[in-house]
Amino acid sequence: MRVTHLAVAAFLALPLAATAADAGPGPEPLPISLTSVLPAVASATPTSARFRLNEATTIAAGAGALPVADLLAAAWRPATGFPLPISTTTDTNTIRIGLGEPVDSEAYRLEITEEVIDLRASTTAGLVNGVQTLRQLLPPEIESSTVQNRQWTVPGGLIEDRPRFAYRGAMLDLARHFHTPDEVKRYIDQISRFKINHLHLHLSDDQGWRIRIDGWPRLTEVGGAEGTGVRGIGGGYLTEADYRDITAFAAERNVTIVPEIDMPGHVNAAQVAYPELTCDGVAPRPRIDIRVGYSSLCAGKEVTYRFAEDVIRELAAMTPGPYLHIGGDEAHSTPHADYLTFQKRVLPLVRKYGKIPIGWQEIAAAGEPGTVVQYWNREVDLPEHAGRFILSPADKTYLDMQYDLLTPGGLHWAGTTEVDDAYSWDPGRLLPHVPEERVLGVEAPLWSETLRDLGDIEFLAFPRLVAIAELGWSPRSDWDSFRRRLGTYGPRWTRQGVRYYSSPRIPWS
Ligand code: TNX
Repeated sequence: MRVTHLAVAAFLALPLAATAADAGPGPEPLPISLTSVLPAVASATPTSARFRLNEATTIAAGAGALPVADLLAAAWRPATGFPLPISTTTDTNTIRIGLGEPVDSEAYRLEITEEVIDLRASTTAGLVNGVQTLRQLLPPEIESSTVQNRQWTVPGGLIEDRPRFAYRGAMLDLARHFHTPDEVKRYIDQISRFKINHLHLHLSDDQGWRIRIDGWPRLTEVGGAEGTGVRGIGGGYLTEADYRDITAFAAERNVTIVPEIDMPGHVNAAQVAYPELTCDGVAPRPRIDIRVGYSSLCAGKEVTYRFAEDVIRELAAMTPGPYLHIGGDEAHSTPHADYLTFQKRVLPLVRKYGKIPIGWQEIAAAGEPGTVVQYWNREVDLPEHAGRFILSPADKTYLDMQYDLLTPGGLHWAGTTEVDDAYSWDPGRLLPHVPEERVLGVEAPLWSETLRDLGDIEFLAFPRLVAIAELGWSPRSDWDSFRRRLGTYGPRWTRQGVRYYSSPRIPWS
C-alpha cells in the first residue's frame, strides 16, 4: 500500500507547501539492471546476455549451499509457478550456487550468462547476499504470491560485491509495544533483502519486559501482561521457544539477533515485578507513559547483581550470535559513581557468558575494554578513547523520527528526517575522533512509543532503512542514483503489501 504525503495533507485539509526538493517529476526511474540493485553493488559489468528462467530451470546447490538454494526457490516459485527443483548436478539452464572463491566473509560473485547463473561465495552469508541481489534482477511481479503469466528474464553480466561495514543493523523496540513473533519475522524478511545483517531487539524498558527468564518468572508474568506497554496497549512477551524460532529464521537470512536488556535505567517494569530491585524495596507504579530517566537499579544491593547475572546467563544461553546489548542509556536517576560501579561489575558478566558487550554511548564512560559503543546522540558526552562503534545518529538513523510534521506516527525530538536526510552522511566521517577502521557499522533503531502494528513499523522503516543499508554496504553514496533506484523498488513493496512512505523526494515508478 502506498500512503502519500498528499493523502495525509488532504485528510488534514491542509495546503501542501512545495519545497525545493519536491520540484518537478525528477529523473526517470531506471530499468532493471545490474546497477539498479539496492544497496548499490561494489562492481557491476553488464552484458547484453539474458538468462531466461522457465519451466525447466533447475537450481544446482553445492555442498553447504542447500539452505540458500531453498531460500531462492521459495522466493521464486510462487510468482513463476516453475518447479525450480534443487539438485547437485550442473547443466545448462541452471542456477549454480556454491561455496568457493571470494575470500571476504560476506562477499559474493554473481555471473549471469545465456546458459547459467553462477553464484559463489566463501560463506553462506555471502551466498545469501548474492541471492538477495539476484532477487532484485527479476521484475516486481516476482513478489506476487500467485502465478504471473509473463517472461522472466535476468539481465546478464558480472557482479562482484562486498560490504563496506561488517555490521549493518536495524533495531526494533518490543518493550514500548510488543510485536509478535510473526511481525518480527516479517520485518526480518524485509530488512534482509537490503543486506541488513543484524536485528537488535530492545526487550525491556520501563513499560514492559518481553523475554521470559526462568529464574525470574514475574518479569514477564507481570511485565509482559495485558495492559503493559505505552498507553497500556501492547502486552505480550517472547518465550524461549519464540526467541529461538526468531533467531533461526533470522540466521537463514544472514541476520544475527542482538538481544538488549536495558540497565541500570529503563527498568521500571522489572521493579514492578520485583520490588527488591529498588533501593527502598517499595514497588513503583506500572508506567504506560513515554517519559524516560526516572528508574534505576540499585548499585549498592547484591540482589541487583544476582538479577543481572541470571538474566545475562539465560539470555546468552539462548542467543547464538556473538553480541549481548546491555543498554546503559539515559540512566538519569542513577548517581554517576553508581553507574560506573554497576557497569564495571556487569560488563564483565557479559564476557563471562561468552558474549561481546554492546551499550548505548553512555556506557563508554565505564572505560571497559572490548565494549562496543552504540553512538546515538551528539548531546551526550563521548570519551575519545572509546573503542569500536556502531553508529546510530538519532537525526539520521532513528526510524521513529517523523518524515515531516504531517506524516503519521513517530516522534520528532531529534527533528524530522526525510529520505535524503537519512542518506546524507558518511559513517566513516561522522565522529571526528573515530576513524573508519573503528566503525563496526551502522544501525537504524525503531522505537515503538507510537507504533501499534506491522503497518506502522513498515511505514516508518521504508524507505529510510534502505538509505542506512546502502551507507553500510556500498563503497560510495550517490543521492541521485539512490533515489532513482529506490523509485523502482516501490512496485515490489506494493506487491508484497508493504505499507511504505511514498516520499515526494523519490521518482516512484
Ligand atoms: C531515546 S535512544 C531513547 C529511547 C526512546 C527514544 C525515542 C536511546 C538510547 N534512548 O528510550 O525510546 O529516544 O525516540
